[in-house]
Amino acid sequence: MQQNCKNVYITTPIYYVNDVAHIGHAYTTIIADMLARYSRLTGSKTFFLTGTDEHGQKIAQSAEQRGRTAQEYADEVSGKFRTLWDDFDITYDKFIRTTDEEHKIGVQKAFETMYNKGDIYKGDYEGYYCVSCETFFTEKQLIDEQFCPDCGKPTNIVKEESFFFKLSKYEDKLIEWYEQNEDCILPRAKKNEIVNFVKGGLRDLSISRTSFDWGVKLPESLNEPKHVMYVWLDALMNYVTALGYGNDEKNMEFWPATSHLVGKDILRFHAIYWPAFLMSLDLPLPKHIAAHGWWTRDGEKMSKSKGNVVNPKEVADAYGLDAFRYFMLREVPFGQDGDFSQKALMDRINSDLGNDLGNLLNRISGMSGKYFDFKVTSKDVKKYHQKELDEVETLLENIEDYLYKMQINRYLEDIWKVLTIANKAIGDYEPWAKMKEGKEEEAMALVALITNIMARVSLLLDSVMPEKIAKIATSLGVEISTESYHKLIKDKELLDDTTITKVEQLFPRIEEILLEQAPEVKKDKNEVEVKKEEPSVEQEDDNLITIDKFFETTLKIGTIVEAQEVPKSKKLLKLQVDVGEGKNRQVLAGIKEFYSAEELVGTQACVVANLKPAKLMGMLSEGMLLAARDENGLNLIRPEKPKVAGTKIS
Ligand code: ME8
Repeated sequence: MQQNCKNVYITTPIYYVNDVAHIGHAYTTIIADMLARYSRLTGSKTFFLTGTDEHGQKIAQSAEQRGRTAQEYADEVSGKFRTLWDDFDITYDKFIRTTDEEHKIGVQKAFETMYNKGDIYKGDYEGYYCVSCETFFTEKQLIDEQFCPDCGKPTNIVKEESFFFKLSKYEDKLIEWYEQNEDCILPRAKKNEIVNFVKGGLRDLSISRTSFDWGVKLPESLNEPKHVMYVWLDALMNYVTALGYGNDEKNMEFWPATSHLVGKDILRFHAIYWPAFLMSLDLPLPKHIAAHGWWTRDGEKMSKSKGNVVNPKEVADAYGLDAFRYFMLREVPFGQDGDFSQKALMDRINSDLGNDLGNLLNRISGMSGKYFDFKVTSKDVKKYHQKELDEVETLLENIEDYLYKMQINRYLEDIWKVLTIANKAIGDYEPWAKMKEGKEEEAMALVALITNIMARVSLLLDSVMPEKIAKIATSLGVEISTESYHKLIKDKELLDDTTITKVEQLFPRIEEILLEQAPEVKKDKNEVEVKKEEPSVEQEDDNLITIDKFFETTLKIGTIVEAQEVPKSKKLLKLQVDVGEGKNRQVLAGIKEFYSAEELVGTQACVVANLKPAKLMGMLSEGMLLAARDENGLNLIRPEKPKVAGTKIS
């Protein structure tokens, strides 16, 4: 991203079609989508590119192994990527395929231009090639004289006629570019690695192959039909051919790119080869090349052979797309490696999204509904809450800078600090107490403060969680638009009078008990137990409910007739409880740390008897025991003297 830029151009890598999309692909694409959405909201003209990388020896081999033509195979896998991004509502402006005719024409034009400039010459290549990384290596670079230093797979010896690009010629110019553009490569630590690599000396780069034919042919003017282009030259050029380079050039107004988002493993190609090609073509250089870290799963590298590759669709289906997007963007500092675990994802959902964000909306709707018939006016916010407004302004003042520097996690951290201000203000000012004291104006000012904070947060989070934020905005009566962005974020104005509407709970709590399951993403979705609604603000703030509401819960005395430990569970005991129905109920209770199975048999407890049955660890639970927990531990709530099983508690 770049500050105050008229045109913004954001790209993801184009993904190889030899594999299905995994969490690493989803990560880059979600970051790019977030930045593109944000940029559009600010009013910048934005172009967002993604696509697939379809040529090269690796794809040719994968197709052959499956008995397919390379084109058929590429069509199928490229289609899958596109469908996934469409399912994920990724707002790309173009999905490029390197097998597109216009792309091939553009790459040939680039080759011809570099050749005519004297930057390409013909020679013989002799060295090692890693098909998996589509990269050339010298013998010195190999591990144990044979293995690829990047992926560890065996390399092949390549000895063939090849065209070379004079990469060495651009060494000094590259260093000058790095030195003059502080943020051209992000994060800075990665930039230093690149600068040191280039300072160590660059060799000319082999940019054509003759031993297979699945690639873009060299321009006809060269009359070299045996050669196809090196897949990385072909692939990198996608960033300009997608804008029409070599064809109609109709979108070249977006060049140079604002941000090329890439994984750290492919930074070298983007930060060395790509700018050198662009220099040779006399095209301007990208503003930022931003390299993110590597995702592992439960602390381990993901690999097909281990069967632990995280499928982003499964995660999004199980936990919700917006929650997944939030998790990916928040969990790890950009540039660092991150670990995917269900526990971390569930913590984010329950804590950040459920408690801090979702609950705040419930509180607004509860308070405004109970006290003001859902009508909110900002007229006295400044009178009573200038302090909170100032605190919010200070946090939001420079928040966009984080996006320009790709520190999306810090951007989100500061938004959450703003939510903390709102949640704290409710506790500090106790609007329910103000109402009791007849200080309606003050209570309204507080409700309006929270509504205004939520409106600002919604504008800033729209790019992160578009679906949920649309619901929040509707509930607040706020439009997510460039106009609102300027009014509320840039000009710091307060909301006009608005009417709140109730929405369903946005981030239902995911049960903690799930964490004890095998850490498999793929699981029976019924096991994701969703807790009942959080208490509404009316209950929370003054603890009053009607008697009817209380009697919606059926409480009975139950006698525990059997108790067993649940294997592999730290918390669960499996109980058979007699609640006077002739047949025992199975109840899974999270009390194993406090009671042994033996001591429970024959004792009584209070049972919530009309809970919807739920599955925990694949087992049915048909009720819940009442318990109280403090710093001394947990105790079941029991009748003072034994009662007949099934006796109603009232
Ligand atoms: O490299 N965590 O394509 P690709 C995070 N076609 N990111 C990961 C990851 C992980 N575990 N595994 C892979 C290519 N990635 C080329 C790009 S662009 C002109 C050509 C990232 O499908 C990886 O770092 O192998 C890269 O950014 C992206 O997935 C695409 O990888």
